Amino acid sequence: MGKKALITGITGQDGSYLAEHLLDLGYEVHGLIRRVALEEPHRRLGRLNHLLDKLVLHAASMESYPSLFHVISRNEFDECYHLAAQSFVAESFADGFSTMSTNIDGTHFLLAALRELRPKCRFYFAGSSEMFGKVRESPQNERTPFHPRSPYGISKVAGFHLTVNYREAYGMFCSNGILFNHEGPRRGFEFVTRKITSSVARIKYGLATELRLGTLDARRDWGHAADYVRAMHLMLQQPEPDDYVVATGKTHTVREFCERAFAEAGLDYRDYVKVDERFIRPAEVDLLLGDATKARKVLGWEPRYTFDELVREMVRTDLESVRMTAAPGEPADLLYAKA
Ligand code: NDP
Ligand code: GDR
Repeated sequence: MGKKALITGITGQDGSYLAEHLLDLGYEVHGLIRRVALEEPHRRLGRLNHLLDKLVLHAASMESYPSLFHVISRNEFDECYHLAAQSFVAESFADGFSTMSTNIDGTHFLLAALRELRPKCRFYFAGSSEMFGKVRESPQNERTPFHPRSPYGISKVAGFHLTVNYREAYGMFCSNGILFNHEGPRRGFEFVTRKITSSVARIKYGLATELRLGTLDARRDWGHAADYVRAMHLMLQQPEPDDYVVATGKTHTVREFCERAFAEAGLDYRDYVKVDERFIRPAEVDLLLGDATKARKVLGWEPRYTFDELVREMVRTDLESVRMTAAPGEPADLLYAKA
């Protein structure tokens, strides 16, 4: 019998890649989805369409302890991957309260329900390099102090400590991944990489004439989501629970991402990219660069994608999708721009 895993946030970028990976490994994969997703399954479950007949989905919400309790009480999960979160940093400035509530209380509800019902279930928390924020050293590793710069970052620091506390207080197998930015063709359109690659495609096909961004100088350690979900799984296969940085060890500016992405379509980013103050955040994380030595040594994890391969795959997928549909996704991210 294969193991039984529960993924919260299964409809998101990472959830879809992780579900694929666990299915490939022979797992029975269950996912939590918000009930509203069932209203428009083709759109809201879009990243899972190719897997739907292999998954067991349960309607629940991270805001509702009873809904989590209900699902966990009826299924003997071996592993739980907690990915559900309000994950967009800019939105967390717009509404810090709901970000905190979903991300902190949701994590606490889930841990409390597991402790009550399935204390042997192994637990993964989706921690983030945003916890390092205004970085105290470079590169950042598991011992680097946290200094979050947004309500989102603060919520992830709280989730990180809740996870450590359940490990220490109740002897549960609870591990934190401290994952640096990871992207791919399934990335949400409001995140900068996908905003850039989808705009490149629209510009290339004459559907847009410019791309408005905030700071071009911020540096990120960008990897591919398909690589990073392998690390999540490996963390739960270790003899002891622990915390791991997952990163490529290379950093690039937003400007460099633009340069590569436009060049992939034969364009010069300087002809199209405009800086728009409205996308500048109240507090920025200027530099992220991860040191994943521990993950490499203990987990035997290595990223397979290079930065250039990541950008190429994203641009080519978006070019193809615009070419095929002529109805490309457009970031509705002015919502998050400062008034
Ligand atoms: P996405 O934004 O793509 O996915 C977020 C998921 O959380 C979606 O499935 C969403 O469901 C679900 N969700 C949000 N709010 C709730 C709620 N109240 N109740 C139930 N489900 C909810 O994120 P990613 O896949 O990129 O990231 C996965 C996790 O990893 C997140 O916790 C993120 O913070 C963290 N992380 C991501 C990194 C990255 O670079 N991608 C790096 C480090 C950490 P719905 O579809 O219904 O909205
Ligand atoms: P980030 O990702 O905040 O690092 O969080 P995002 O892609 O949103 O921003 C990366 C950097 O690009 C700058 N930037 C812009 N960002 C967006 N979204 N839109 C713009 O127009 C724009 N212009 C410049 C940002 O200021 C920032 O410096 C992601 C999320 O997936 C989190 O959930 C995760 O925890 C971290 O990565 C690690």
